[in-house]
Amino acid sequence: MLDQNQNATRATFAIISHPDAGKTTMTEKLLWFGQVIRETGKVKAKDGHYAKSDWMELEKERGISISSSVMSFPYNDRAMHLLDTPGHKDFSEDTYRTLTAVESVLMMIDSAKGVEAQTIKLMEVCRMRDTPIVTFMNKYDREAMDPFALLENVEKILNIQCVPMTWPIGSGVDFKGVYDLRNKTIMSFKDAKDPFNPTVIDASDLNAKTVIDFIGEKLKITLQEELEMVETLIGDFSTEEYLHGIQSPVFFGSALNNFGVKETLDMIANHSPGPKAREVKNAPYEIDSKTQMIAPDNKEFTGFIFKIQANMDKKHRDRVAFMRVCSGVFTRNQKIFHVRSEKDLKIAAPLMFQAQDREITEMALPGDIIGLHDTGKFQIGDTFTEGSKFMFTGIPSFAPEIFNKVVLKDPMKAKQLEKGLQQLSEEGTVQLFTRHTTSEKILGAVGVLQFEVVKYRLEDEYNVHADYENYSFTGIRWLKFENEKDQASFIDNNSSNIVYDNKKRVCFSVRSEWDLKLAQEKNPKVVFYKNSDYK
Ligand SMILES: Nc1nc2c(ncn2[C@@H]2O[C@H](COP(=O)(O)OP(=O)(O)OP(=O)(O)O)[C@@H](O)[C@H]2O)c(=O)[nH]1
Ligand SMILES: [Mg+2]
Repeated sequence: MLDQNQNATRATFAIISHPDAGKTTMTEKLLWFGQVIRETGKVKAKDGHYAKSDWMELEKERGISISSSVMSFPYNDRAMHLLDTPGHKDFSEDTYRTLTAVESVLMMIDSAKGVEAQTIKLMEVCRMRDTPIVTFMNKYDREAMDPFALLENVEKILNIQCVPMTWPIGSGVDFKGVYDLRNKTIMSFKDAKDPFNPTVIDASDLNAKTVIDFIGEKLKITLQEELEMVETLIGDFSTEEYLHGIQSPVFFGSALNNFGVKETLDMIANHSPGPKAREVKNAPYEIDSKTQMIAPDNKEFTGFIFKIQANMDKKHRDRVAFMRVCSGVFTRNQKIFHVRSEKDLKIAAPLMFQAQDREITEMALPGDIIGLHDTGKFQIGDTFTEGSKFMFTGIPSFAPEIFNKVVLKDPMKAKQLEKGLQQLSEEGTVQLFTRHTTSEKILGAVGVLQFEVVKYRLEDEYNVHADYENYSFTGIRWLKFENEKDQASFIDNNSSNIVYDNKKRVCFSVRSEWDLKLAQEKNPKVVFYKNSDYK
C-alpha cells in the first residue's frame, strides 16, 4: 500500500525507449524492489508468467506493450509512480500523452544497438520541456557495444552529457555485474529472493581476493584500465544539471538479470524532481485565451486526465480514467468540479494502481496518479478543480494519416460494434468518424498497428468480428464556423465530404489536396484545423 504520508514527495516518472529495449522488463524489476511483485515473471516467458504491466491479451501474445500502464509503490521515503510506455511508433500518441503526466523519465538503451529511431523522437519531446533523464544501458549480458563508444553514441545523437554512475564488468557470457563508481562496490541479486539483501562485494581495492574471485584476473585488469579512463575523461555528476535536463546519470546493466536496477531506482528516488508548476488556459479555453501557472502548493485541488482505459478488468467491464493530481489535496468523497461540463462530481472510489491490482485510496497529493471509474463522462485532457475555470494545456492530439472503413461480419452485432468503437475511440486507441451521408464508420490512425489492436479488442472485449476496407481519405480537418447558418450551408454543399468525430463535431474529409484547397477557397470564413484540438 502506498504511504499517504503528507510529507513524502512524489516521484512520477515514465520509462521510455525504442521497442524492445527492455522497458517492461525493467518496470517489473523496479516493482520487485518496490515489493509490489514478489515473483518476477519474464516478458514473453513460456511458463505463462508475464510482466504485470503488460496485462492486455494482445500484449501477452505479442510480447510488446500496446498501452501505457501506471504502477505506484513506496520506496525509501518516496511515493513512486512509474509509467511503462509502449515503444512502437504506432502507439506513440499514448506515450506522448503519458509524458504529460510525469516529471522525469528513465530512458532504456539496448546496448548492442545504441540509440534507435524512436528513442530520438521521444527524446525530442523530453528536451522541449527540459525533462530530467536517467539512462539505463540495458542487455549487457549479451554482446554489447564498448561502454565508452556507447556513451559517445548517446551523447552525440541525443545531445546530452552522460555521467556514468556504474560501470559494466565484461559483457555477454563474461558479464559479471556492475561496479558502482561512487560506492566502489559490486552488487549482485543473482537468484535472490529478497530485494533488500543483495550480495555486496567491497571493491575499493580491485586487487582484493574477493574481487578477483568474483570477476577473474582478466576482467579486473580491463576494469582497472577503464576506471582510470573514466576518472580522467568524465566529469562529476551534478544534481542541478540533471534536474535541468543537461546531464544524464548513466547506469549499465541487465534488467533481465537484475544488474544495475537497484542503483537506478535509488537514483530516481534520491534525485528525481517532485511535482512542478503546470500551465493552464483560462476560460473560454481558446488558443489565444490567457494562461497561468498552477504550482503544486496551490491550495485548490487540481488535476487532469491523461489516459482512459476500458476493460482493465474484463469481468467488470469497467472503464478507468487516469488523473494526475497537480495541486492541493484530493480526498475521497470530496466534491470536485469537472471543468468541461461545469458540473460537480463526487469520487467515491478513487483507485491507486499496482500493476493490474488496484486499491481504493483515501487521498492523493500533487504528483499522484489515481484512477476514476468512468461511465463515459470523462475525456482525455479533462481538468478537475474545486471550482476554478481553467484547463491544463499540453495534451497532444495527432492528425490521423491512414483510414479504414469498418465492415461488420455479423449484422446482428451492430450495437456492440458501435459501443466498442465509441469506447475505444474515447480511449484514444483509434479515431472514429461517421460519414454524414451514409453513416459508414471510418477509423483514422497514425500507424497500422492501431487498426490491428482495435480489431483484436473488438473480438476479445466486445465479441464483435469486424473487418476493414481501405478508405480513400488522405486526411481530416476539424472545422470552425462563424455561426450555425454557415455550418448548415457548408454541410449541405459538401455533404459527401462531411464526417463527424466521436464527439459529434463536424469535420471535412480530405480526398486530395486539390479537393481541400477548393473547399477552402470557396469558404474563406470557415477555419480548417488538422488536429482535433483545433490546432
Ligand atoms: N538478454 C537480455 N534480454 C533482455 C533484457 N531486458 C529485456 N530483455 C528481453 O528483451 C525483450 C523485450 O523486452 P521488453 O521489456 O518487453 O521490451 P519493451 O521495451 O517493454 O518493449 P515494448 O514495450 O514493446 O516497446 C524481451 O524478450 C526481454 O526478455 C536483458 O537485460 N538481457
Ligand atoms: Mg513494454
